[in-house]
Amino acid sequence: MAQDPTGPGRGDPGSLDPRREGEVSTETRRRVARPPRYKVILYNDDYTPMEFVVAILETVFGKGPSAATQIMLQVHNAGLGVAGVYVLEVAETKVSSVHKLAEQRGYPLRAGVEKE
Ligand code: TYC
Repeated sequence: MAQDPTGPGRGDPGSLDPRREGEVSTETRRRVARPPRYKVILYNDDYTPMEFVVAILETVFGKGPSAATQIMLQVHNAGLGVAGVYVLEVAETKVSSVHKLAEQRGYPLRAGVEKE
């Protein structure tokens, strides 16, 4: 069986032209620029039960029980903590979900968004 003398990945002649080095990656970066990310911050308070915060971290932020407990304790001990990092629209929706669920139960739990 004859080997392909050009080898794999060399079908595009432009990719071998040293004068065009960088053009492909530059164009790719322009097309798929990473949108800015936003942290969802949870704030401590004296009234929201720890179990409720853990449940919020599991259901709204998709954390497992261990990570959810760690983040809750970080907030409890340090005053605030990062529940997750998302594009802005998703981060804002999660903040709204936190406030709605907390208000339904009469808890003062607060969350906010901060640019990464
Ligand atoms: N400090 C609360 C308590 O002792 C627990 C708590 C943790 C509240 C995290 C809010 O974001 C929070 N019950």
